[in-house]
Amino acid sequence: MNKKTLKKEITKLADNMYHCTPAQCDTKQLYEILLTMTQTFSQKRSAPHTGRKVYYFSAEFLIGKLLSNNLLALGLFDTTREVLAEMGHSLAEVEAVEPEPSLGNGGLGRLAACFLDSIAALGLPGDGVGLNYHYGLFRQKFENRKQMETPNAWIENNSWLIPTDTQFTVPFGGFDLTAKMFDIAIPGANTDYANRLHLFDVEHPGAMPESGISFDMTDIAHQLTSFLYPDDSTEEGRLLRVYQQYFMVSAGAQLILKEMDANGWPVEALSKHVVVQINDTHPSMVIPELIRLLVQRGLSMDDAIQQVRNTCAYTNHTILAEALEKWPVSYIQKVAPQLVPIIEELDRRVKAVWSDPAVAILDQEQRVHMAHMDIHYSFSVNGVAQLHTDILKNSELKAFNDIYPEKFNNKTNGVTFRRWLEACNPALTALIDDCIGKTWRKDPQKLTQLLSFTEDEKVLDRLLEVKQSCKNTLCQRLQAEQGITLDPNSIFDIQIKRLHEYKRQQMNALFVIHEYLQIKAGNLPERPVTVIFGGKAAPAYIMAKNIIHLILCLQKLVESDPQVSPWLRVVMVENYNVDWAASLIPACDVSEQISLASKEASGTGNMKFMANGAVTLGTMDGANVEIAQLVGEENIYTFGASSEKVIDLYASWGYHANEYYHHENVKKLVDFIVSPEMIALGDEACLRELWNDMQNKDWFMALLDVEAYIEAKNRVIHEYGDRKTWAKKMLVNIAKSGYFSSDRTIAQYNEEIWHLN
Ligand code: 26V
Repeated sequence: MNKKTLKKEITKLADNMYHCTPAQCDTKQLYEILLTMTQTFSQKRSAPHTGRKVYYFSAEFLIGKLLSNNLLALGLFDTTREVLAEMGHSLAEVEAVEPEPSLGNGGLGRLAACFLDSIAALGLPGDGVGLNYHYGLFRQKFENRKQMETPNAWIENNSWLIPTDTQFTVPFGGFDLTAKMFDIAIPGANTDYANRLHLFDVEHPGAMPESGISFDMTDIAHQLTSFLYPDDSTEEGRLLRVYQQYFMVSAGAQLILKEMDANGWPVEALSKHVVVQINDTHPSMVIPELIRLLVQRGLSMDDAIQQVRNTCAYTNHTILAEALEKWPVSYIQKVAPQLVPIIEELDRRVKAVWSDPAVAILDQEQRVHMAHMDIHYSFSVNGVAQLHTDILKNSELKAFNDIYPEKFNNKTNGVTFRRWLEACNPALTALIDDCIGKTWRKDPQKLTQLLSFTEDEKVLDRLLEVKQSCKNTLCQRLQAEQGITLDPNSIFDIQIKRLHEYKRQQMNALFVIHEYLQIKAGNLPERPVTVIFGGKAAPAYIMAKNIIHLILCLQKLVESDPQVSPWLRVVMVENYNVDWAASLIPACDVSEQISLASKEASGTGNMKFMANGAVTLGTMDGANVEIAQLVGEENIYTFGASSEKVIDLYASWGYHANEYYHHENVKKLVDFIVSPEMIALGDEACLRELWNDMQNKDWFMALLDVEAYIEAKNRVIHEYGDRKTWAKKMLVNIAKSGYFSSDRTIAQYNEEIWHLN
């Protein structure tokens, strides 16, 4: 669509909706106009047709704001920006009023969103199936340097949700609930198609909690879709999660059969027409539910199991034991009693062939191992980065790999470059276009053509200018929205991800303490550094909340000290979300990817940073390993114990934090956590708890790697000073990032698992 037609369209909508001209509209009105326009165009599009379709089942879809994304997919992004500018507005200011749904936690949910974007862009038939959480995960607030949680009420009268007439009855133990289906259109970039994200909801959702995020967890009929991941520290909370999971998969399974019927396909041919991708174990009950529905439709148990096994594929996203779901049979008996005999039958069939308790579905404590059910009754099991898949095959799931070697496969994660480069970094996009043309947008692997510019001074200078302008923009936003003033000429070192001990934000905090003590001792660093954090902690995860408290205390300590603050700053961005990610990632110099090797299945932030010209400082974990292989050792900073070493240490109980704590250089950093300076700023009990844990337990071995980390980070700070060499590193990272496009990942899912066309 050209500028003139677009202008006409916007003017017509402004008149219809608000009886005014676009110039007279406020930003909220303009947002609603663009939303309406985008929705209309998306809804005119049809779904790709074929005889086979993927349903991506996931408890999380961290879709973020959709306006820019959808404009891009519809090919209207650049024109809209220009037209708005001519009307005296900017797309950024319009997008600022769009509420961001928080329908996910972190990587797993954002991956699901990138995948939907890529499935549509590749013109493949594939819909998402999830839940319509009214208050999302939660909104994070800082009070007294601690995280507080409030509901994130994102659904407005005019939203991206499209109500549908489709609804299903979900039979729970003792009562039924109606699942109403809402859709979000997913237009495919460079196609004429649109797929859908189906979000199921209860008929009568509960009111928003008056304060905080607590609510009556026994009021299933109203509260089922209130929050993602209700607090599972109580039995009620855990049961609510099972209610949510069954509600999602039962409605999703019924939708699949309804669509089979509508196409005139017999359910006996389910696996010919349908593939169900199970995103981690939250949707695993789709397996017994589909079997139940097929048996209800007249299939024998054997045939139903055979069909479902050939339909379902499972993705594993973590090896953390506490994240591998095991639900007591008694919970399933209460929530969905009709599934229990089916699960027992599935377990009996396994036990009849394999006596090894390590591969049983039901254990001796009568718990259902969801991942085990997935592996036995799916045709594909995949990890999300090469190292992760190798660890699954050779250690975590070795017993299963011995039985089903043909099922295991790797699909290294990817991210959509439309959102994570084109939309979030127009300046870098323009520079790339100037160098190599625009074809990389359809095939990001063409970014390797940038390698011919590594000696081009003009390009390198422009690259540094683009980075500087993104840093300036971030500074303006932090100033405007969070009242934080930063030095845009300092090094921006960024760690943004969920708070978890294995991701080791605490190790980064120890670096901050190290720098602080050096500066206080008169040893000034080579140049100023700003260490930026962002991330939410699960409300019941005390240690993660203590780490946030530590970071916020350090932020205050450093900013109030005039001797230190010109050299070192710490910032924890409040309510880190997809929108903040889109501002932070383009502005990053150093991408912190410092998980304990073997624990981060892949990471996807690492890929986004790389595509935006940040240099990775990381351990050899997850997809960092593949990044290192691609860019070569001179373009990444790696440090720390290898995954083999870490796996050995766990197996032999060979790690004793206390030994490392007593290293002279380590002890003073850890002890600073409970220094008088810190206690004056913080909650002594929280800081002491963290201090204690770090020296006596440190389950994720921060002290094992902290000295190597500080050494590596100081090398980064030093080498950053050679601007030309640094700019080359940036360019190589961008050039090699194309492999991590989710279009590549989805093409592989299609070729090797889904076979959609
Ligand atoms: C879930 C939970 C839930 C209960 C409390 C503790 C806990 C800890 C970790 C998890 C992780 C769930 C799975 C997950 O989000 N995995 C992430 O998936 C990303 C996409 O594949 C991947 O890039 C990340 O490395 C991986 O952590």
